[in-house]
Amino acid sequence: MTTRSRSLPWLCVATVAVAASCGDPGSSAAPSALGSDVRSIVAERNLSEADVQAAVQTYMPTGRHDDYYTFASGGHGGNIIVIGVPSMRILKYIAVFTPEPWQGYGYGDESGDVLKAGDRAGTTLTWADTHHPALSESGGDYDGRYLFIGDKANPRMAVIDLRDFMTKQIVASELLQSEHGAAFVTPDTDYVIETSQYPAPLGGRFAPLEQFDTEYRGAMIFWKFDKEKGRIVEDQSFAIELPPYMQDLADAGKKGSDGWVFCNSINTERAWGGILEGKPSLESGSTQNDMDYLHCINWRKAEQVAKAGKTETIAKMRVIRMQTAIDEGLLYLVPEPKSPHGVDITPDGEDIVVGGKLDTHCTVFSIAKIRALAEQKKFIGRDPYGIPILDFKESIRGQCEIGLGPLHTQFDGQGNAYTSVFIESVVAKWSLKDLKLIDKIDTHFNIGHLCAAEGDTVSPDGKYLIAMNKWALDRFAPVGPLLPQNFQLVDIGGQKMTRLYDMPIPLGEPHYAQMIKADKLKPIEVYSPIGTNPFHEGVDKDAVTAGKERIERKDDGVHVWMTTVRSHFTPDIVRVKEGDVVHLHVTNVEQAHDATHGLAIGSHNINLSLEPGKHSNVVFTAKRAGVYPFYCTEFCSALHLEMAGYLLVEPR
Ligand code: RUQ
Ligand code: CUA
Repeated sequence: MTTRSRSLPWLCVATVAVAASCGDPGSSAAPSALGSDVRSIVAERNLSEADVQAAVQTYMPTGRHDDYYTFASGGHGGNIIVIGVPSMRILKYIAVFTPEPWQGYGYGDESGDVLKAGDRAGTTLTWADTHHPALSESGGDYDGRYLFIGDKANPRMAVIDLRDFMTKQIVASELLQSEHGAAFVTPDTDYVIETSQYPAPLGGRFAPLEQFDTEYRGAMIFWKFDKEKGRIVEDQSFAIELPPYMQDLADAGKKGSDGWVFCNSINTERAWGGILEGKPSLESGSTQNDMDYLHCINWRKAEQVAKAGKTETIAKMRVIRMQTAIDEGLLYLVPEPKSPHGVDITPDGEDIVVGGKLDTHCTVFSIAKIRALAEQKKFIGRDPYGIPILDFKESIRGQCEIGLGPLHTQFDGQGNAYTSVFIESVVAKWSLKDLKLIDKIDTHFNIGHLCAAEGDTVSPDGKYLIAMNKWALDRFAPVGPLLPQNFQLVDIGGQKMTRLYDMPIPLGEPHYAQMIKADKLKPIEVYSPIGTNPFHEGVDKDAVTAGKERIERKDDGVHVWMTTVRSHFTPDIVRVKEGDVVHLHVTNVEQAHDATHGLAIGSHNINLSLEPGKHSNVVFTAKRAGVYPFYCTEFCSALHLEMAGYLLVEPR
């Protein structure tokens, strides 16, 4: 992949690679004939040498698997996009906060309970603004077990199990009314971090905007994660109250800085708009100061403080009040240049890279310096809430001139940093050691986040980087005024970066992604043993085995124990009375890989995905008398169309 022959022989190299990979012994016997074919295709399609090189680097012959998985947020889609790298093929959407019919997510079975747990303020939510997925970590490295993602619009946190790529849990806290610094995990995934963005009175109560300084607050939630159970433990979670500064992104320390978390802020002016009321807009009000504040939080200390019960419960969340955080010495502020956005900790855990949206630099803070200043209580002052402020110059290791609008930074294993530069639409590669710029590559256009292979862990891989661009403009065939976003795959294996692939993302604005080595994941092929309920773990108490199918009328309604197997449902006729509550217990008794059945019941909004071995439970009311065919929605066999039955609802 790193070979770069620039002279004519490249074509022969490409030809041989194509011939060798197609697996047909006959094809490699005549390379010269194929060579001229390739040459004519290249000429006909007007491809440059760089185009062909990029194509060969990303092409995946049939049956060959990608080296990496990328888990990208699906933005407004409220889901996760799973992408293979380097091919950039979409492998799956993981339904998270939004119902998804193909996966039967939110269409009758217990996935509906997972979704429902995310409802807030009594409102059923069917979308989310997902920004930053976080893979679970062990020792600061991705361990391939779980994935987390938050919802900026409706503060919630989701847990996805990477054994079956299914969302298993959603927790919602009414403490916050918006979030952004989420999800970020501590190096052993003890906690999943979710931080507010737009300040509001904690717990969802009302207070007028005029009381912004005194009543409005931010907060950082530490969701306790139980790695063995794979679930967030709500009553062991806690939060820290923060000043109303619009906290932005966050990152947890690692290696030597394990135990700390860093989070920036974008509105230390505490502006809140009011254009029609004669006040400056938020955009101008919040950009008056030259410096905002990096929040430095000692979460290990906070954990002890929470354990000692020095908390107040707000909206069912244990909250360490700001004064307690100050008294206990677990919260500090450091000035950071103009409207910062990304805060990214270097792989060695020693530095923090902060990009200022209205600055031309990346500022590199030294965690050791910050900790020393905090320990020596060397403060230059306190903010209006009494939080100690450390000196900017004494906290930094230096700055690197990057370009206009640096946002986010990722790393390779060679001591280089890669920063997305929004206004300039480039990725800038620079050296962490001497803070010197090395290379820039154009992106198309307006890059937000970027994601390098394992690029935010203690041991980044280098190799690939994805520029996650907000605008696509002229890159794809026009599709009307709403354009997709553009993911651009970049080869970062060499000294200079090269662009490999453009991929339109047409379902929401993705923000962040993480890329993990494919062999770290061990997804299951089927649910085993037969009757496993993915939401309860283990075999469901109502799992059905072949020969034990039955229909029984009980006090709470009609229970149907059903199996599916190619190509029939047993029972295939279900007779109930109008108004009956129907309990469907369905087991797919197959164990053959990919032998998924569906169960759709028309007019009832029921559609299950029954992967091999899976058991699902559905409860519904047969409200209207009538004849309702049900059928399998997956083309499972030659007689798939015959895999059907009748729900007969007799009038009362
Ligand atoms: S933040 S680029 Cu959530 Cu940068 Cu979007
Ligand atoms: Cu089962 Cu189609």
